[in-house]
Amino acid sequence: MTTNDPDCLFCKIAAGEVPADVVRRGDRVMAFRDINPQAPTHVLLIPRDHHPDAASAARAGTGLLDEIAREAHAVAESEGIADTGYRLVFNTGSGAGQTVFHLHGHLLGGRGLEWPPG
Ligand code: IU
Repeated sequence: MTTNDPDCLFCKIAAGEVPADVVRRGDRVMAFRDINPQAPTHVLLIPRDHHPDAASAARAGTGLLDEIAREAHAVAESEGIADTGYRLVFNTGSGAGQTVFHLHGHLLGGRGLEWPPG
């Protein structure tokens, strides 16, 4: 099964072909700082394998969403925001603001986060 899309930026980041400010690296999931941070902590969690979005990874039964949630919590702990609270967001579809079609969770924290989100 193909797990990499040669035209996908996040596949290239996962492969180390495009630089990123990596904060955590696992076998299947890695975390790096968003280039346009929306909060003091804004880290993206991506699988190394290519899945366009959270729904398709869930449908494929990959277990990646669990793993991303675990890794996000580990990053939140190392960033010192696990106790105060953080948000883990999967924009899914362009209408929800998804611009990169490689599954990624946004870990946001370090400031008050309003609800409902914009
Ligand atoms: P979105 O949910 O698909 O909108 O999130 C994509 C994120 O990827 C967005 O927050 C961008 O700032 C971020 N990003 C990045 O960190 N590095 C890049 O080279 C590019 C986008 I292009």
